This record gives sequence, C-alpha cells and structure tokens, in this order.
Amino acid sequence: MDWLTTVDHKKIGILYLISGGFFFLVGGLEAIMIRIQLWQPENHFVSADTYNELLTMHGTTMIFLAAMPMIFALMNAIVPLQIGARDVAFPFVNAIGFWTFFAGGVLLNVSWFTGGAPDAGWTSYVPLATDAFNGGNVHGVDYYVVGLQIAGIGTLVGGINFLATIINMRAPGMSFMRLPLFTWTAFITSALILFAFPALTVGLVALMFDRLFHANFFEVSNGGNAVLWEHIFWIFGHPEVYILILPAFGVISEVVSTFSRKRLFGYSSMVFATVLIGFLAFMVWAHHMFTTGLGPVANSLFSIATMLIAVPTGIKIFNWLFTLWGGSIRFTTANLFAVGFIPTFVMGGVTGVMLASAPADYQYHDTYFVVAHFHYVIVGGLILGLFSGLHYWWPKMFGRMLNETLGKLTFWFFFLGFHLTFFVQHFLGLMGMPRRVWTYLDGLGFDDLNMISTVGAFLMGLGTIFFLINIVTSAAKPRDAADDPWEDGRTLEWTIPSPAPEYNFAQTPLVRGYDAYWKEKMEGKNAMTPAEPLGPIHMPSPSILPLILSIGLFIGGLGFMYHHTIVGIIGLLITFGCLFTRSLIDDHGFHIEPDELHDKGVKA
Ligand code: HEM
Ligand SMILES: [Cu+2]
Repeated sequence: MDWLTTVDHKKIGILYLISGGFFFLVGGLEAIMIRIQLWQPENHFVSADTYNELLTMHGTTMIFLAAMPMIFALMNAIVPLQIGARDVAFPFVNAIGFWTFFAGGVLLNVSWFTGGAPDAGWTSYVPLATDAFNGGNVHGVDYYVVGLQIAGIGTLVGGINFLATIINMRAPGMSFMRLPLFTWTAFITSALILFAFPALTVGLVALMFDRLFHANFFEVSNGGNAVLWEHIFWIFGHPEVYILILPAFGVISEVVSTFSRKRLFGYSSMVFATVLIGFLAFMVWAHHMFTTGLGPVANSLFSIATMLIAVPTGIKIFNWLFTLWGGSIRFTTANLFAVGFIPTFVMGGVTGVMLASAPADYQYHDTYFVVAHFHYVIVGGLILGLFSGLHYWWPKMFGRMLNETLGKLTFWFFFLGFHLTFFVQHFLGLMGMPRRVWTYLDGLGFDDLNMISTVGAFLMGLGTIFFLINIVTSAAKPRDAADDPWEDGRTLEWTIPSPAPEYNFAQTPLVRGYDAYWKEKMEGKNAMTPAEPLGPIHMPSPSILPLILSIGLFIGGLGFMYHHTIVGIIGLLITFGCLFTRSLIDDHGFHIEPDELHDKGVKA
C-alpha cells in the first residue's frame, strides 16, 4: 500500500526501475524471438504477422517502456540528492508521471491478448498505420496510438517536474556551473522532453482521429498528407534519441571521474557540449527522410547539420579520455561499463556520420546497417550507461552493495554478446539484407552472419540473467552499505546515509564549489557544512489519487478504442474527478521533528 500511494522521489525511482526493468525483459524476450526467427534462412518459428507484431512491440517497448523509465528511475533516485534537495519540486505530480506511464505501458501490452499487437513498426508510418491496412488485426495500431498518448503524459509531466526541480530546488551555493554532470544532462533531457513530446502527442492525436473517427490528416485520397506524419514523427523522434543518450553521458561523466579519482576534465566544455547537442537534436530530423524525396537542398542542409553533432560529441569523448588519463583507475563493474561505453558509442557515432551522408544513405537506408547503427547507439550507449549507473548508485538506492564478481560476469557477457550480435549486422546491411523482414532466402550469403548474431543475442540474455541473480542475492544481505561506499564519492549524494532517509538531508548542505563533497574532503573535513539549523522538516502526504487517475485514463482509452463511448467517458470522469478532488482538498502535509531524525547532528 505504501508503494501505491508514495510521493517520495526515491520510491518513485524504484517503481520506475522495477517497471522499466520488467518491460526491458519483455522487450528482450521479443528481441530473442526475433533473433530465433532469423537464425537460419526460411525459418518458420513465428508467422510473418507475428513477426511484425514482435518487431513493432520490441522497438516500442524498448524505447518508451524500458529505456525512458529507467532513465527516469535514475533521475528520480539521484538528481534531488545531487542538488541537495529534499524532493522534486512537485512530488504529487511526480507520482502522476509514474502511474500514467505505467498505465500506458500496460495498455500497450494488453494488445497481445485482445486480438493482435501493433504491427506497423515503432515509427508507425502511414499509410501502413491507417485503418485501411488493418488486415485481420483491427485494433493493433489503436493500442499504439492510445497507449503512447497515455504514457506520453507521464513522460511530459515528469520532464517538466525535473526542469522545475533543477531550477528551483538547488541547495545554497549550488550554482548552475557547479551542478554535477548527471544533473546537467537530466536538465537538458527534460528540456528536450518538454519540446519534443508535444510533437508526438500532436501526431498521435491526428492518427487517432484518422483511425477512430475517420478524419483525413494522412489520408491521401481525401487530401491528407502521408509525409506529414514522417515530419511530425521525426521532429519528436530525433530529439528522443538524445533524450535517451544524454543521461547516459551524464552517468559516464560521474563514473569515470569517481573511479579515476580525478576532477572531470573540461567541465565547462562538457556543459556547453551538452547544451549544444540538445539544440542540434532539433535541427536534424530530416536525416531520417533523405530517401523520401525532399530534394537536394533539404538533403544537403540536413546532412551538414547532422554531421555537426559529431563536434560536441567528440569533445565529450576526449574529455572522458583525458579524465581517465593519468588517473588512479579502479575497474569496478560500474567503471567497466563506463569504459566499455566509450569505444562502443564511438562506433555508433562513426556509422551515424556515414548515414548522415545523404547519397550514401540511399544505399544504407532500410538495411541492417541502420539496425546495427542504432543499436550501437542505444544499446552500446544508453544501456551500457544505465548498467554503469545502476551498479554505481545501487548502494545509494537500496543500501546494499552488488556483488562485483557477478557484476563482472554481467559486463563481459553483455558486452561481448552485444558486439557479436550487432557488429556483423553492419556487413549484413552492406550486403543488402533489408531490415524489418520476416525471413530471407538461402544462398544470399546472409546465413552465417545471422547465426552469429543470434548467438550473440543469447549471450546478452545470459548477461542480463547474471544481473538479475545479482539483484536477488544482494537483496538477501543486510543493508549495510556505507554512506560513501566507493570511498571516492565527489558529489552530495554520498554525504548522506545509504539508502537516503525519507527527508534526504537532515540539514540542507552549503555548497562551496564544484564536486562539493570532494572539495570538503580535500580540506580535511568528512562532512558538508550545513546551510541551515536543525529544524522540523516539511513533508508532502502520500496519496492514492495518482494511481486512480491513471486507471481512469486506462479505462477511458480502452473505451474509446472499442467505440464504447460511455465507458470512455466514465474513464475520463474518473481522471478529472481525481484532479478535481486534489484541487479541492487542502493538504498541508506533515512535519518530521528534529528528535525523529535518524541521523542527528551536523550531518548534512
Ligand atoms: C537484447 C538486445 C537486443 C536485440 C537482440 C535486438 C534485436 C533487434 C532486432 C533483430 C530488430 C529488428 C530489426 C529489423 O528487422 O528491422 C530490432 C529492432 C529494433 N530495436 Fe532492438 N534489440 C535489442 C535491444 C534493443 C534495445 C535495448 C533497444 C532500445 C532501447 C532497441 C530498439 C530497437 C528499435 C527502436 C528497433 C526498430 C523497430 C522497428 O524497426 O520498428 N533494441 N532489434
Ligand atoms: Cu535522427
């Protein structure tokens, strides 16, 4: 019950982690099924229709239901701690963010049991995604359209909340140029969410109107425009890639500097590179449309703009290398993932520049070369980054250390499996194997490489299983992690107990420089100077409303999808009822008095 009503950012972080982790397993299972289907030519493990569903749900699940929430898991668990805050700016809204994401995710997956999952690819291109192309699977794409709208509300309010938090809740002395890099990337990611997600919502609403109410936004025979969908989707879709990768950049920056025992090299250039990448992310969407026929001028401009992103990204890569350079490096599991990330991500970047060359893209487009490229970026970038961050902050989130031996097994299986799976796909693509195909003919030269790729996918699965074993076995151990378990913590989260108490900081710390905790350590102190006297701490009350509100959206979505307007309206009434209740009831929260604080004394 506690977990259903919580508004505590740390618990919400854990909820995001559990559900994102669960969907990661679902998406992983779908990937394994795809790879089994492709392990040999003319295979019949699944039918062509099922393949399309698996492929669509794999991509959609991984992006929206696994990667995004796991980023929110780390942001929730860590950002308030890093800036010396007691919670996010709007804890109640934070809970709404989680529950609406969860309702949307469950709704999407309900489709498996009600006659067919979405099957038009994670990009849901029209006209394939319109009503006219349903085949036997009448509601498949409806689930995509409605599920993502509901989940998108969660992401959007989450992002806005983090903007407000980072702008307003920083401890005294924590100026913007003293923010830890992970918080910086969380900030820019949130800004990208604010600008990108409304575009997706607009596209989805239009598609929903086309599908459910026979509107003509994308219906060419009635004056609609199919290319319009591609523009709208990628104006959202390209920034989305940076929403995913920037937090991983933040994690790598923290981990590399902690385990090199050095200040991050080129802090301010890192900040500006992050901001610049965030800006350029919006300028390049049409590189997904080179073959659509936009013409040479548009193609050239988007080509150049895309290649420009390599500059700030290169700055980051070199700064990480210079941070490692001459450091006293410890290869903990977290650091192994971070160090493995660097060359892997560079490879994804290099193929990205190759794809950015418009004429070359005519060759690569819709081949496995693209599949290899984006998996190098998303799996080799984001997922390695997430693993790094999880191993690094696990003690802070749960009060328990993960086992290093199991951690290293996780790393090696996942890392080698990853390269085995996706490296060969570059060559499959260059040899002409198209992406999104259910099977391929014998004798085209694709057989061996596909076999290798499938073996690699199983190794990644094994790596993930080692991680699960690590979680389960560590959960049986006592919560005895030290405040600063890596002993070289540099930022504020390491100054408080592991796991953090509900109120985070008994006294708000006074920040006197970049790497606030490290600075105090270097001056011979082992704690922060408090910025306020010990006093009662104001806390928000828990509430069940966010959960009920999202159940309302879930019911409403299903109702409209199946044309039961009454059910749809009841669902929406539940949602608005919750909002109404919340605005009428005056809730002042409660206070924790100084003598109830577990860690009394001057320990900020
Ligand atoms: C366990 C590791 C993974 C394996 C073995 C795997 C495998 C695959 C395969 C075989 C495809 C189909 C390619 C095609 O036919 O076009 C695919 C598509 C895709 N994957 Fe993965 N994948 C994995 C992890 C991920 C992750 C972690 C993400 C994102 C966070 C992701 C995102 C996508 C996307 C967006 C697509 C495109 C779907 C579409 O074309 O509609 N994958 N993956
Ligand atoms: Cu792009």
